[in-house]
Formats: sequence, C-alpha cells, structure tokens
Amino acid sequence: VTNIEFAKRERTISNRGSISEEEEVFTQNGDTPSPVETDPSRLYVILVTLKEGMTASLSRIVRVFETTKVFLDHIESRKSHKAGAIFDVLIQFVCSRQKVTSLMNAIRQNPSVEEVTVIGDKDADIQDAWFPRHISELDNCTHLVTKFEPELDCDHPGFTDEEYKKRRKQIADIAFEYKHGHPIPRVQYTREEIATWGHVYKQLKELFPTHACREHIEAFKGLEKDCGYRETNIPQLEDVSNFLKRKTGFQLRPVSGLLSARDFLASLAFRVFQCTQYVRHGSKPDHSPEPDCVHELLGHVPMLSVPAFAQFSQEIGLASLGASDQEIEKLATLYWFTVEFGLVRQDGKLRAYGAGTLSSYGELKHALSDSPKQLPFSPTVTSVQEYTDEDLQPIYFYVESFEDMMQKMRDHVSTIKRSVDLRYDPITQSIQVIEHK
Ligand code: HBI
Ligand code: FE
Repeated sequence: VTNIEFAKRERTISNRGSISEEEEVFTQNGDTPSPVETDPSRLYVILVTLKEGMTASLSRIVRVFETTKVFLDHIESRKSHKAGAIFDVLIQFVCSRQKVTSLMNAIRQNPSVEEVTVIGDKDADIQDAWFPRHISELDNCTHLVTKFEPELDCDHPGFTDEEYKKRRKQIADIAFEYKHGHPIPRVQYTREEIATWGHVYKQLKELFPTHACREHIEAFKGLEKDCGYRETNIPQLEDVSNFLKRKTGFQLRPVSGLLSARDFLASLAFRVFQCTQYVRHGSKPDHSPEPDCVHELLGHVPMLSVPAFAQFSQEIGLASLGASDQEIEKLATLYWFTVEFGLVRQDGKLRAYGAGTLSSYGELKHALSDSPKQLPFSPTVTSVQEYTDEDLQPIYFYVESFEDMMQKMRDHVSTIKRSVDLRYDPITQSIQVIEHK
C-alpha cells in the first residue's frame, strides 16, 4: 500500500509542527533526510549515578558536554539513595536525539559512572524551534498531514479505486523527489483528468464575470493568453511557476498533499506556493475534500499574480516563522478566511478573491448569496473564528480593499510578541534575523 511506503520514509514528529494529536505527520522527501528535520532538538534531563570520586568524575562528565558542544542548562548533585552509589547528578540540556545517544555513551565510559538514565525528554522550547532561513531549506518543510487522502479516508471518492490511487502515487513521487531549484517535472494528464478539469473550468468561467473580483478576472485573462489555460488543457506547474515569477516573484513547488500549517505557511515567507499536481477523483468533479491542481490553478494562481495579494500572502508567511503553535493556529485561520474564502467589496458589491470559493461553482454561488453570514474582516475576531473544511462555509469575511486587508493584518501581526524581528532579503532569498533592541 502506498501509505506503508510513505510511512517508511522516515516518519518524524518534530517540535515545530502545529500538529494535533490525532493527525499523523511524515516528511515528504525522507529519502535524503536532513539532520535538522529528522532530528530536531529536544530538552533532555538525565540522571547520572556515580559510585565514587565525585569531584574528579564530575569534571570528566562536564568535559563530555564540552567536546560534543552541547550546552548545559542546569546541573545539580545530591547524595544518592541507591546502595553503593554515592551521588546522583541531574543534568538538563538541549540536543538532538541522535546526539543524546552518543553523549550518554561517552558518559558511560567513565569508570566511576554506575548508570545513566533519561528521566525527561520534553519538546524543546519553541524559542529554539528551527525555521527555514533560506529558500532552499523549504526542502525540509514537507511534513504532510494525513487527512482527506484516498489511501486512508474511506469517505474519499478514490478510496476503493486502485487505479486512481496508483496514479496519485505516481504524481506524489514527483513531489517526494523534488528539490528547490529543480524544474517541476511535467505530467501528461489523462483524458479523464482533462475532462474533470474541463468540467470545472467551463462552469466557473461562466460565473467569474459576475462573482470574481476584478483582479482575478484580469489575471485569468492573462493566464489564458500566456499560460495555456483553456478547457482542454491542464497547465503545467513549471509554466505557471515561470508566469508567476515574472508577475510577482512567486513560484510554485510541487507538494503531494496537505502539509502541516507551519510548513505550508513558512514557504509563503519566501514567495513559494506549495502546489498539488494531481487531479481530484472524476466521480466527484464539483467537490474535492483536499486541495488538487484544479483548486490551485483556478483559485490560487490568478491571485498570486496580483502584486498586493502576493505581498499579503508573503507577510502571513513571515509572521509564521518561529511562531508558537497557538500563533500558527491563528495565522492558519486568518489564511483560511482570506486567501481561501475571502470576499472583497468592489463597486458596492461583494466579490470573491478566496481560492476555495473561486475554484468551486457551488461555493462561489453560495458565498455571494443571502444564505451565509458575511462579516467585516477583523483579525482579532477572524483569527479565532471556528470553521469547517467539510461543507459550504456558513461565515465569510469581507475587506474593503487589499490595501485595507494588508493594513489590518500588519497591525495584528505587530501585536504578536516575539524575541526577534525577521526581514526577508529578496536578493539572497533568505531571512535576516534581527535580535531585539
Ligand atoms: N497544504 N498543500 C496544502 N495546501 C493548503 O492549502 C494547505 C496546506 N496545509 C495547511 C493549510 N493549507 C491550512 O492550514 C492553511 O490555513 C494554512
Ligand atoms: Fe487552497
């Protein structure tokens, strides 16, 4: 089964993800695991029991930390209760799982050491959390969340379709093998996949002039003219990526499914959009429980070619780097109600700019009808609004303009307390960390 193979690819739960307990997470390109990603730093507390020569052996133990370059947080000794042992030494430090093993072995080599045990192994403080500093490090931001996928979810329309699952695996492998800087391999889409795309394309094209915001309408024309957008052709991600690079500096990288919110948002900081390449199951063309390239290409891509919107997307990404899990949750919610389902008032009427809305005929009609609640966008309210990813949205938030949305977002982000300031340098495509004043 595909998923067993997935599981074999170095299953990791790092200390960086905002991952709820029931969600399984595994890294996408596990074939060449980076030491950062598969071996995150953790906080350890170990107990070393010494049988003799407290002073001399303690200095030898400290020496092990010195030579392995592991910083000691705390060290404490007391008389041991164990028979024969003289002292217990409690040591707290932060290091990787790999390193802790060799470190403990080195301590054990000491003749006066009776035993070494790990008594605490907590996730390291979020302040120490790793985040990508250069665009190429997005190769490490590939933690998938197993939700809505055909292998595991029995409600997925492709759950019993072996052919479809095989196809999905084929396309997923492109993402697994992808590294920053590579061209995105082209997919030869099947007649059925193109029919599914064409069905959605035709329906939506009818609705865009009356339902999409003017920026989306304009961008869509450009994509039809220059990027192979038409009913009978699914555009290739590589071509679309090059189109976006010219418009806003955004680029695509292939992803095999739903990523953790942390990894997904981190890529936006570098103007990289993690883009699925497979097509939804043909039996349910009007709805897909997971993102697919129909959603990405019709919903996200046109908006990512709009400068003000690209800037907004990047700023959500920058706010997410090194943020706490609670903050990530809020940013993901803001992303949901803007980038995915946002509305904007234009010429006195509400129009859609969110990709979830713009890529679904049913959702697009519903969003602008009288049925759902339409509330003004306000980050403090919006960031904690509950939402569903299984049905039509009962609540939408609207902005007066993208500039208005950006200003509200900036004001909100500036209230998030953090120990460092981050700046993006577009020349080196890297993050500069500025320590606090
Ligand atoms: N992963 N591939 C992919 N596409 C998304 O749109 C996406 C994701 N992971 C998380 C996510 N969206 C949401 O949590 C956003 O609100 C961030
Ligand atoms: Fe999306």
